Amino acid sequence: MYATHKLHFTNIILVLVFSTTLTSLATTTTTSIPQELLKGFSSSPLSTSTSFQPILTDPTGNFSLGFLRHNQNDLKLAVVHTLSLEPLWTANPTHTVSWSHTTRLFFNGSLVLWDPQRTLSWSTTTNGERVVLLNTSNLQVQSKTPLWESFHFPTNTLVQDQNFTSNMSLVSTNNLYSLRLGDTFMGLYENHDKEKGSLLTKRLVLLYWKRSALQAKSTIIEGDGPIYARVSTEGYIGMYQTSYKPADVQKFNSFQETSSFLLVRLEQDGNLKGYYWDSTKSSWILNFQAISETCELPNPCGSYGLCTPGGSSCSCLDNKARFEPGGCFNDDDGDGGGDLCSGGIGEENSYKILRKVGVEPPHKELLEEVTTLSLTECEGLCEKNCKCWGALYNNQTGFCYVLDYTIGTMLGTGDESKVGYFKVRKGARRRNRVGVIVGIVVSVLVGIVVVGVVICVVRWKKRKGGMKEEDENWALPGPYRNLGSESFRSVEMSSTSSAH
Ligand SMILES: *[C@@H]1O[C@H](CO)[C@@H](O)[C@H](O)[C@H]1NC(C)=O
Ligand SMILES: *[C@@H]1O[C@H](CO)[C@@H](O)[C@H](O)[C@H]1NC(C)=O
Ligand SMILES: *[C@@H]1O[C@H](CO)[C@@H](O)[C@H](O)[C@H]1NC(C)=O
Ligand SMILES: *[C@@H]1O[C@H](CO)[C@@H](O)[C@H](O)[C@H]1NC(C)=O
Ligand SMILES: *[C@@H]1O[C@H](CO)[C@@H](O)[C@H](O)[C@H]1NC(C)=O
Ligand SMILES: CC(=O)N[C@H]1CO[C@H](CO)[C@@H](O)[C@@H]1O
Repeated sequence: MYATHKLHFTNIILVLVFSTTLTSLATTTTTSIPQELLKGFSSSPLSTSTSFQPILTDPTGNFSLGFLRHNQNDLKLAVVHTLSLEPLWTANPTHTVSWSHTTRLFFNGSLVLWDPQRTLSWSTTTNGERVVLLNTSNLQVQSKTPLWESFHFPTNTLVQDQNFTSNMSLVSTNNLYSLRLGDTFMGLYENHDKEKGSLLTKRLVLLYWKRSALQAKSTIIEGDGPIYARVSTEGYIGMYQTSYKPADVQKFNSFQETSSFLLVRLEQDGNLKGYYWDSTKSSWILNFQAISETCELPNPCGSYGLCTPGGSSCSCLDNKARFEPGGCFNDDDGDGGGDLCSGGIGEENSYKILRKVGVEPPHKELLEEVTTLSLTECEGLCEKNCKCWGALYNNQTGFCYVLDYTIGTMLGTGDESKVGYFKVRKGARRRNRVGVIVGIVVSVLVGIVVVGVVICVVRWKKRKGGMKEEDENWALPGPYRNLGSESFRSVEMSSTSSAH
C-alpha cells in the first residue's frame, strides 16, 4: 500500500517535469499558424498544450481558432481573442469533448469535431472548399460564397458589427440566462426547468429585463421586416429595422470615442455587459451594463433569498436561516426544479409555508398580476395549485402575483403592506454551518457503509463465479445526476477574472 503511493508520487513529478520541457519546446516550434484550412486537414489536441492550441488565425493575428482547455480535461473548439485568450465563440457540441489525443478536428467539406469514444460531436454539415477566419473574428466555411459562419451561431458573446437577429440567442455559459429579440424589443430571460426528470425537460422562460426600441422616440413599423441588433464601433448597441439608422441606441461609456474592439457578453449572473479592449493596458475594460443595480439581477441572492436595494445586501426570506452564497435552502432536488404535483395523496404534506412581510417579486412590471380582494384570497390561489411556489400580495393595490416557478430572490421593501407567501419543499434544508457539518458527517458515514457493502457484494459475487458484464456499471451514477451537477457547477473561465 505504502510503496504504491510513493511510486505514484514520483511518476507525477516525472510527468510534470516532462510536460514543462515539452511545453517550452512546443511554444518555440509552433510559430506559423495557417490562415486557411483545406480538405484533408486534421488535427488533435496535444497533451502539452496548457490552455490553448491555435489551429487557424485571421490575417491580422488578432483572433485564432483553436482548442481551448476547459475544466482541466475538457476541450472547447473556440475562436478567441489571441492576446487575452478570451473566447468570442465556441462550438456547441452534443456532449462534452475530452482533451485527448483521440479527439480530432478535421475538414472534409464540413468542419467536424470528432470524439471516437462518443462518436461525432459537432459538425458544420456543409460541403465547402476551405475554412477561414475573417479579421472580424467570423469563422467561415466557404465555397464560392460563405456556406456556414460562426456569426450566425453566437454563444454568449457578440462582437462589434456582428448582426444579432430574432432567430438567434445568446446563452450564458451556465445555461441559466438568454438574450433574445422580440418584435420591437430585446429581452433577457431566465430559464426555469419544469417537470424535471421526464425525458423532455420543459422550460419556462421568464423575462427579467426588456429594452423596447420604442423607448428611443423612433417609430418601429410593426410587420415591416424583422429588427436586428448590432454592436456599433461607435460605442453603442443599436436595434435596427430596415434602415441603416438605428431605431434604438444603448450607449456605452465610450460612446463616440474610437476604441479598438468592442463586445457584449451575457454573463453568468444574468447581466449583459459590454467591454472594450485596451491595448495599452492589455485588458478588457467594462464599458456597459444592462443592469446596474444588483437587486435587479435575476437571482442575486439565490433561492429563497432576499435582496434589499440601496446597499444591495442579501439575506434570507426565512429569518431563521443564515444567508450563504448560493441561497438559503438546500433543496434535495438539486436545483429545485419541477413542481409539487407529484406528491399524490400526501401532497399537502410535501411542503411547508413560509411567510414574510415587506417583500415583493423582482421585475414585477414584467409579471402578470391578478387583483384579489384579500391576502387570504391571494394565498388561496397558490395553495390550491400544486404548480404554484409562492404568492405575493400588495394590500394597497390588491395586486396578487402568483409564481409558478421555484422561488429565487425576492426584493425587500420597507412597505409592510406587501406580504409574501412561499412554499418550501419538505426535505429542503436550511443552509447553515451546523447543517453543512451534519451533512458532511452523514455523507462520510454513508460513504463508508456503501463502500463496505460494495466490497462485500463484489467479494460475494466473485466467490459465486465472477461478475456478469452488465453488472459492472451498476454503481456508476446515472446520466441525469451527471448532467445536472455538471451544469450546476460549470464555471466560466473568463468572465470576471480577466474582463475588468
Ligand atoms: C465528413 O465526415 C463526416 C464524419 O465522418 C461525415 O458524416 C460527412 O458525411 C463527411 N462529409 C463529406 C462532405 O464528405
Ligand atoms: C478586414 O478585411 C476587410 C476585407 O477583407 C478589409 O477591407 C479591412 O480593411 C480589414 N480590416 C483590418 C483591420 O484589417
Ligand atoms: C449585418 O447586416 C447589415 C444590414 O443588413 C449588412 O449590411 C452587413 O453586411 C451585415 N454584417 C454581417 C457581418 O453579416
Ligand atoms: C435566420 O434568419 C435569417 C434572415 O433573417 C435567415 O437568412 C436564416 O436562414 C435564419 N436562420 C435560421 C437558422 O433559421
Ligand atoms: C390591509 O388593508 C386592510 C383594509 O384596506 C386594512 O384593514 C389592513 O390593516 C391592511 N393590512 C396591512 C398589513 O396593511
Ligand atoms: C482587438 C485587438 O487586439 N486589435 C489589435 C489587432 O491588431 C492590431 C495590429 O495588427 C492592433 O493595433 C489592434 O489593437
